[in-house]
Amino acid sequence: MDKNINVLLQDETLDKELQKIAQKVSKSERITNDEALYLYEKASLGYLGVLANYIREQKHGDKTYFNRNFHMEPTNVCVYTCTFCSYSRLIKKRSEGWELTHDEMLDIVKEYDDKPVTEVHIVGGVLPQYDFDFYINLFKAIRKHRPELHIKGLTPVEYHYVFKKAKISYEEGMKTMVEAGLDSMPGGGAEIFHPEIREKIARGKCTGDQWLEIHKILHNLGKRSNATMLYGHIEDYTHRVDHMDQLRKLQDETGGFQTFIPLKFRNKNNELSHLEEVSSVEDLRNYAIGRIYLDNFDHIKAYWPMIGRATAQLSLAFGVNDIDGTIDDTTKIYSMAGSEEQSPSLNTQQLVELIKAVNRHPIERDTIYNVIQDYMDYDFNQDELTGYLSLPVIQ
Ligand code: V47
Ligand code: SF4
Repeated sequence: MDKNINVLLQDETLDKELQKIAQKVSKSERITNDEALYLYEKASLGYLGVLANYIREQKHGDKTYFNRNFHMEPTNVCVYTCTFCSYSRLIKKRSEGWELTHDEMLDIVKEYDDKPVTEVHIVGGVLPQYDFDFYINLFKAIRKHRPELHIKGLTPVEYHYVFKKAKISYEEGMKTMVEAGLDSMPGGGAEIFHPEIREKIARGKCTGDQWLEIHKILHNLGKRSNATMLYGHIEDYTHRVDHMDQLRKLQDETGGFQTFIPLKFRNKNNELSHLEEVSSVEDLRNYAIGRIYLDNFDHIKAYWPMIGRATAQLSLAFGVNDIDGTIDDTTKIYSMAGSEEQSPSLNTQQLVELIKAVNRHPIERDTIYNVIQDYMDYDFNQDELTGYLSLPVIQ
């Protein structure tokens, strides 16, 4: 057994409740909601790090995953008015926003034709012209153009809106999206499920139950998805535990979630700018508690464009085993909200070095965690990547 957890287990000065939780973790037993709340309220960063790192290493050793992807954001104009959102130019400021057409979006995909990316992540604002047919045609066109590019597309926020407008059920809608080319769903739009908070920060968009229902339907169609939690604004610890409880329950039912991604609230240029951001210590505590509580999730992801490279590196000792992708400066959601990374882009070598610098083992994965390349002993001077450059491009 890991010597750090052994030291904790033998520490007689440790609070009894924390001792009990450490015992449970050492035996791979699930912790309760009350215990998770206790961790949020009472546990030190050092204690949480030992437990979360123990679980991380049991599950993955030193392996740390990343992927090569780009983001496409059809629009930053939105019919909704989420108070934490710095990105949306809303309907009344429409002239400051962008609204891409089908052809413009396909042109973005074509810009990556000779690049070794394996995934396109599509997410953005909600507008009436981006309807059911728009997305179906977009997915089909991407699939036709580059059949092997994984489409990780949209969230229950968009799906709920377009299905309602098209007057079709979630089941029929998701089935049609999958037939058109949707491979998986990103974790966005989850925010905080609890209605007391959701009503205040994300009024009008899909409810927590609807978010979970759409993920469940996708899982039942044999596809995978991610889950996020937006923390560090007006929620309290009970809301975070409630959020993770609902994710853990659905995961027990379907097993369809791959990754949990805590998203730290950033406070620039939005209606919640008066709130102070939580500290990096709180970020690390939150990753660790996510890792300890969500025993049925394989992966915990730190999204480096959001928290910055240094905290992402630290998070690898607090339960995190994935740091997302190269993203190539293709998302504006976080830079507009004041994240450390104003032009987030890392090439593969930089991502690999970031991971190796904290003694972890870099592995490139595809979206569903198939290993593409082990970079532990990789020589970047050799003639590389030819395998990727030949990804089939049809048009
Ligand atoms: O749902 C918006 C968040 C999310 C702010 O699945 C903000 O691999 C902090 O979900 N401060 C969308 N967060 C992005 C997302 C995501 C990102 C990377 C990877 C994956 C994945 C999913 O961004 C929104 C919202 O929770 N967000 N504004 C803000 N001011
Ligand atoms: Fe629209 Fe998403 Fe921003 Fe909410 S978070 S206003 S749904 S773009």
